[in-house]
Amino acid sequence: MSNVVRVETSDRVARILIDRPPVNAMNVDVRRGLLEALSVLRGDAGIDGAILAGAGGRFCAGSDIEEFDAPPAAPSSVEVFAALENFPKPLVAAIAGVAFGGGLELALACAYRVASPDARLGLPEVKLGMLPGGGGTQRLPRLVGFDRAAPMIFRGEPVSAKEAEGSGLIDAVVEGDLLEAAVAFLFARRGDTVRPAAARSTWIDRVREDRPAFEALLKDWTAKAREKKSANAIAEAFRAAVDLPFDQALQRERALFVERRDSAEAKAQRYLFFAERDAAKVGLDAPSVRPVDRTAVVGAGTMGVGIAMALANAGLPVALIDSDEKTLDRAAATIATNYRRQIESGALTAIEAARREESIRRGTAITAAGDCQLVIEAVFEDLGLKKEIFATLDRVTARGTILATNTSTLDVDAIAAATTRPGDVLGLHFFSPAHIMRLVEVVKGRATAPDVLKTAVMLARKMGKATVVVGVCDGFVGNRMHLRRAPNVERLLQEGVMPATIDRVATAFGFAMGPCATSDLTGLDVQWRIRQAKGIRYPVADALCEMGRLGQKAGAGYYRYDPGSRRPLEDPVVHDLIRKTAVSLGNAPRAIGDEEILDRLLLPMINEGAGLLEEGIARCPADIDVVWATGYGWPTWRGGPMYFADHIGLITIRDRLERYSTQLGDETLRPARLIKALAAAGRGFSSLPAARV
Ligand code: 3H9
Repeated sequence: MSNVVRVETSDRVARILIDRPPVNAMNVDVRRGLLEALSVLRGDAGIDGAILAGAGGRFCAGSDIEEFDAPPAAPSSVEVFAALENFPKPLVAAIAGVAFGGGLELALACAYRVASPDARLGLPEVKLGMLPGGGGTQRLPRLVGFDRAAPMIFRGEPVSAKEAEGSGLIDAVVEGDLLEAAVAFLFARRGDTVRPAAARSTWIDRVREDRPAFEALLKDWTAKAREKKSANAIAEAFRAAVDLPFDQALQRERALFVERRDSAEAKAQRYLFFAERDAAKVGLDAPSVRPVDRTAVVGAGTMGVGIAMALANAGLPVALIDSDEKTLDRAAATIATNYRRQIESGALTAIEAARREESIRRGTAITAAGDCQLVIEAVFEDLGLKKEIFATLDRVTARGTILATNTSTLDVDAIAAATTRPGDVLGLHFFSPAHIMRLVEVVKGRATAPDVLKTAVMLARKMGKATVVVGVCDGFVGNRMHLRRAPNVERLLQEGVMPATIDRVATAFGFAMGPCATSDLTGLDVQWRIRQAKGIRYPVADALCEMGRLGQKAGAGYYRYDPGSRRPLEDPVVHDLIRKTAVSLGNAPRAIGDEEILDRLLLPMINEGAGLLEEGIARCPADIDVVWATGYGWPTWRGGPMYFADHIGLITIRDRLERYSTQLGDETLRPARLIKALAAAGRGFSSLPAARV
């Protein structure tokens, strides 16, 4: 008898229950338990059918990812899917919570699927650098057609039970007790002829009638994918569905899956999966938490609006406070537009959108924060202004209210010192747009109380965020590393490398956008103002700003833009400026290869990351990688900058940094002490133990 698969029989129906907390992930014990249960029940004359369900309100989160790095253990999941599909009596998957990956594939192999209204169904393997390996690419399109299956498999986005109802994926969404409803469903279908997914060919017949159209769709999906190898494998699996008999197509899918599972890209994404979950546990060891049922956001600009929406989305009422009525009106309009878009895209019902919108009340007086248990300040980056606001919050809020600043660079300890209770203060650094971007750097101040940290981490998790606890310094983890890239981009431009070349190298590496296109998007004036204040001169970037080329909003920056378009177009004016600057600086023309460009974009950041570890600002290299993967568009299949550095090898990183430092006369490129020490010892970043932040 399995300890993770239970069978209970009553009313001539067997209930097969996967019970492996927390998410019923399918490991070897589950596979064995399922096979045993199915083989016993096959010959059981005392049942008319069976229900497959998960304990604890979750069906199954898929294969146990931890097993992927170990040698395969029998029985394989393929045997389980076959046993489900060939079960001689009606078999109903009763889905609550999540049915993801191999979990959904279990359900697809059953004759029927019923689900609770809150259930989510998905094939997220692509987000782990893979494709479904248990029939997902074969059964799903047979059940729902290519147009519905493609986004689920190529993008890995789940659908809700409601969206899936009636599409062939979910036969019925049922309210109330799921198991009882599943049994009732089974009784109603007694005697019906079951048509397993494998036997359905409507989609395939249609493809065969117009193969070029199908190929065009596959080309479109693979072109859109950032990580091409998984996308190409998915396209191959779809082709197999059309070209091969079902059993052979399953084998082809499995072979593609195994190849992807063992790939460097998939290993990197598994590493990030667990790194993100480790990072989310930091701070949770405090013995208590503070209650948070009412929140406030001070400052109704872009960041404030995003944070208010993120809080409202997590079910919390928010007071959005700004002394300027007009800013508040603009904020209200933005919030309304954002929610309307979500209704239009089907992401939210009109009722839910209205509920969230109404939960954000606006006010001009900071006293509106008086009855809140958590206040997030999101005014612009001015230490004096922030200190003033914190001094006021100190007066108007009750003791114990958590006071958080959304500063991206300023000294959280200095802000905390403006209050009489620095223990209640911490940083919550959201990324724009805050209701969409997943990362929150939780900045622990010198005095931040353990229960304040714990409450903030738990709240951010409730908001669906990836949390990384970091220490106080200029720019924390993400921005401090990011700021190392800008001077190096400028330096490349000064040496005559064109923006499009730099951006091409960055996007070929996997960034969604290159640094020059990104600057055009965010506006060149922000960094210009910061440089001016610090007395720093960037000949190329400054000249662009002086010409009024402030980026997309001005129709020109590193690139030019046609009216109403965001497509960057190379501009001879910029080329001319760059060439002249290179000459005036005495930079002899030389061909700078892609490898050097990439090195000079990435190595300074890795070097800074090492500095963050030396100083204890970042707890461990994996935390830095989570910051970059979830907040800065680092290609997840490359695992994050520190993981990438280990992959290259720290001896190589050290030597290249030395070389560039000498070549460019730039002392900031000298390898960090930590890199030198690890390289000398033949170790990598991953060998470091996690420190306390
Ligand atoms: C697959 O199925 C391939 C097949 O096609 C092949 C053929 C069969 N394995 O995220 P949480 C752990 S590939 C192992 O904090 P939430 C997680 O590490 C798989 N462990 O909770 C954490 O552990 P700990 C396709 C897993 O409520 C704990 O569960 N499936 C797995 O915010 C709680 O997780 C996926 O990609 C797993 N599959 O979110 C689904 N899943 O407590 C990946 C979770 O020690 N999982 N854990 O830190 C998820 O998306 C989310 O975890 C889920 C729950 C939505 C399920």
